[in-house]
Amino acid sequence: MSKPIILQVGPYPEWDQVPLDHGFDVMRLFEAKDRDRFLAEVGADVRAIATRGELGANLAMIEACPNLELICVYGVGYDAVDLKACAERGIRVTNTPDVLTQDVADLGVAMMLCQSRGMIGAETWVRDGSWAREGLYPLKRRVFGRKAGILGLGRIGYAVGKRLAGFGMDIAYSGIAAKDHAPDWTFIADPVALATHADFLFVTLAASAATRHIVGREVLNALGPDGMVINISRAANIDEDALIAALSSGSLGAAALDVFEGEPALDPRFLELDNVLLQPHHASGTIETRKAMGQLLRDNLTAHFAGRDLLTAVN
Ligand code: 8YV
Repeated sequence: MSKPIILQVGPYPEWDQVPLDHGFDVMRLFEAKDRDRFLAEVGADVRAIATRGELGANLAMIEACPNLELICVYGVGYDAVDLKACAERGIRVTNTPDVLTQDVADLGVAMMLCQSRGMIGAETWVRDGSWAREGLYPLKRRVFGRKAGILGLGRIGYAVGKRLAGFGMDIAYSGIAAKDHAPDWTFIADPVALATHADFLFVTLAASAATRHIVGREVLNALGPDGMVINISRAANIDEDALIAALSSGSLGAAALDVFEGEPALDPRFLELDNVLLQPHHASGTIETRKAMGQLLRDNLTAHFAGRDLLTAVN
């Protein structure tokens, strides 16, 4: 029996590629020299798209595949998938929630600690001989016992909060409504009020048109010269122009970012700033989690083509 034809938007690690190639007839879009031409050639045969969180599946891709049944995202965020087009065509979408929650939360908290204690600069201080030459490393700000705000208390935001509780932090969060499972944390609905309360603002919101630039000038000003914003969600949740302006003027103390508009290319002004920690969108990037994400993506594909219920459907 012939294998279902799927379109693969971006590369996966070999441990995912091998079983994917075994179970399906895989068309690699990312290897095509001329993507439009490739899509025009193979599109009609494609029954599923396997993509990644940040790559998604846009309207042109979906339109090029008239027999598309399913889009599987290797990632929890599906903001880069054209859900409207999927709804109109009855195309199902899956993602990989839960399996990545703990690692994403770990990286967010690690970024806060690293940036607050100036660990990157401290490493340079040792390596370039400044320690021996100049003595003590400049003092940094503590984390323990300070105030955290979590913008979006979903699965990842909650996992961040659990970790921060271990640092004796005063935790507040915002979202659509107060959550019963966070009774010790303060619900502050308004993002500006949350930022006013917080020393460290974690952005853990699922991105959508409604959350675009939710962290803008007002929120950043409210966070203030001693404040830090940590983004482990999507770049679009922050107004990057406002962020760069606030970091440059010092009206915001610091930022720690795992995501960028137009990544992997990023606004070159970020590279000029010494109060921002830059990470290459790798919050879910552990061997354990990526293996689990790949498995879940394939399990959804397999379930679909076997006529079973999808494991983690988003629509
Ligand atoms: C990426 C992500 O999918 O979970 C998400 O939404 O953006 C990430 O996990 C990952 O970098 C693989 O491309």
